[in-house]
Amino acid sequence: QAGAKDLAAGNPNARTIEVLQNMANYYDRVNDHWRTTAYRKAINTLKRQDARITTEEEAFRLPMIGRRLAQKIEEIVTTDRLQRLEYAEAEPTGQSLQLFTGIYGVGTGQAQHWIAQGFRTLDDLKQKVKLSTTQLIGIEHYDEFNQRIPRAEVEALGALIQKAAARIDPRVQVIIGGSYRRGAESSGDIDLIVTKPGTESTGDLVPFLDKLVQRLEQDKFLVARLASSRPGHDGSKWHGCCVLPRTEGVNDGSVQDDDGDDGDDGDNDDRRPWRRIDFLLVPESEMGAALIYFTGNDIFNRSMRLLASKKGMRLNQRGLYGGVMGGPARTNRARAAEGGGGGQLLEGRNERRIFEILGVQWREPHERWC
Ligand code: DCP
Ligand code: MG
Ligand code: MN
Repeated sequence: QAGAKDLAAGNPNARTIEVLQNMANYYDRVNDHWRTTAYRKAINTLKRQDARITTEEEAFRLPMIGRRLAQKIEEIVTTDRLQRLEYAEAEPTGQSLQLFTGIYGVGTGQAQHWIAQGFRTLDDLKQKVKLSTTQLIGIEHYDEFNQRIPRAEVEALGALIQKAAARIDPRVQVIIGGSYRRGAESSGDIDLIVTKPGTESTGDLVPFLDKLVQRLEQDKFLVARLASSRPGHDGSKWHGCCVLPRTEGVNDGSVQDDDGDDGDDGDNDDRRPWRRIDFLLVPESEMGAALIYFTGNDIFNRSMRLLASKKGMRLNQRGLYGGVMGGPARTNRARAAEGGGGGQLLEGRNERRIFEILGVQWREPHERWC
């Protein structure tokens, strides 16, 4: 299955999609959720077209494309550029915002704060800001973390973790989620869902994860810890970095040492790029909801949650709940304020069953790009 990028490549509207994607990325960076979503929906519509869309009128007739977006599509086709995007990219602060939010763990708020203090480059930050260890790692490995990981390497990394996990506890299951599960040709990071039959809470899996992390650190496979949350909060997450050992082959040859000499000379293991890795601990009883959440994509998740709330239900990464107090008109903010909002669990375990209860037709992971 092709990833979003690959789908666009052979598409008659590939160039338009590329420019709109850059615009969507810009709006995402400045936290304009509404425009980001509008652009992403339009992009998805364009990806489904077999013919090249060249005029405002053609574009406007398609689903999810409004008048203003239709005008922009015609502008791209006729001028091969988009003025609004060029303005955005020309702003020095816009560029720094893009740069800073590319650092692991740095959101728009932090980035804007640094910009307001006059910082513009990664060197500015290194020299003038007291950075956390995590931020330092994010800057030190900036280019690597912003590189895509080829599917074959995600597979090799996943297999290695699955082997290590089986040695610690053969009943533990490790599933590669995220964009990989959606069939992407490359991923931004590796997302792993960890579960075990009979588990009822994330706490049941914490001792296992601690052992796994220790073991993989000894093996020099895990090279840094970035963040983790303890059970009882929002599921148990562990974020870190890993490096594929040189002894591990990747079957399409897309991962090579990049030191410019010929081949595996064993000079320095660290030349292989650091990769971002996320673990999510999931009790078996919540596996269906967690699979939906950790498969994404984020827009798909948002639309599933919205649909649930319209039907007086609530969907999160732990389950689908019914009889939610206050009904569909309540805001997420109001619900979050009272710590979850109650409601009784309708389904957590089974992914398909959650679709069924919500009344949505089942979608395979590779059909969940939006
Ligand atoms: N997720 C979400 N909302 C967010 C972030 C994440 O619903 N704001 C869910 C959906 C994602 C999954 O978590 O698919 C994993 O998050 P990633 O950031 O790793 O995103 P992907 O794996 O989808 O893409 P990438 O290839 O960039 O890692
Ligand atoms: Mg991912
Ligand atoms: Mn991730």
